[in-house]
Amino acid sequence: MPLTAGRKHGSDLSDGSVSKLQRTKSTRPNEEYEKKIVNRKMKDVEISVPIVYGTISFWLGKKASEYHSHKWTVYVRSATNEDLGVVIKRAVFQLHPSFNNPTRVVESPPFELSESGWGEFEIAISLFFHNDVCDKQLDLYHHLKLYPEEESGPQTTKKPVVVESYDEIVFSEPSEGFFARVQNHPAVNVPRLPATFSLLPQGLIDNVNDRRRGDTKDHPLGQWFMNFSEADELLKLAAARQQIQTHIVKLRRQLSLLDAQPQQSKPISGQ
Ligand code: SLL
Repeated sequence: MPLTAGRKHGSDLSDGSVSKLQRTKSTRPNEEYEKKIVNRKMKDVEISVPIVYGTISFWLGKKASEYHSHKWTVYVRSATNEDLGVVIKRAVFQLHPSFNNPTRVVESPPFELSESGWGEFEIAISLFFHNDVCDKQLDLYHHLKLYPEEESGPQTTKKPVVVESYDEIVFSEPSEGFFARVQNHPAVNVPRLPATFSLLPQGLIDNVNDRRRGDTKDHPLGQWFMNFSEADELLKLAAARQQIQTHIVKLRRQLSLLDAQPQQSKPISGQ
């Protein structure tokens, strides 16, 4: 299920913000007009951002103590490890109250936090978006897992326990400013627009490429990241379809063999 990050964002010049805007001193004569078109909402358009969030935890083995048996990292990353800083302004990780300062704020990408501890608990992750994206926060929940399942063998310090979830943040009716700003950014999926649609003039588009690189492509934990790419997903679906097809053929053959067998006369009961 895609996550929908609210519809209301940007300042709508038809509401109470008008008087406030009119009172501010304008440096350029066109400023009010420019703001209006940058904030204009695009009807029937959706922008989606594929994300992965989860934890990777290592058992400390000989170095483990009673209260620090594992070190772990919780994160929100782009499903293709691109820089999410283009959309997300801040992530807040809410830890168990047994941690010092359990509310941890991360103001720039990559949006992650590393800690050490002894127990599993639910981490609440709140995502805050840039002003032109959405003014509502998005809350995600992830259960920190430290101990491997029995079937994956005993705990080792080499192989971490990895739990990740894939989802897509969907922004309905994005502002033109947001659309134009992220249109060619690899972390974001935007629809192709009809040729008749004219986008904002270049001068009004915020340049996202100027920002610091915050992707997770060469991340130290990268080898443990799971693959959620669409191509991968399609391959899995095709393999599953193939398997079902083979099964259907086998069942059909069994059925026709049964049909070909002479009918056994059933005893008539109750008479
Ligand atoms: C449990 N309900 O009993 C859970 C709580 C809390 C884990 C787990 C704190 C580490 C620290 C820590 O790991 N708390 O003191 O820095 O399993």
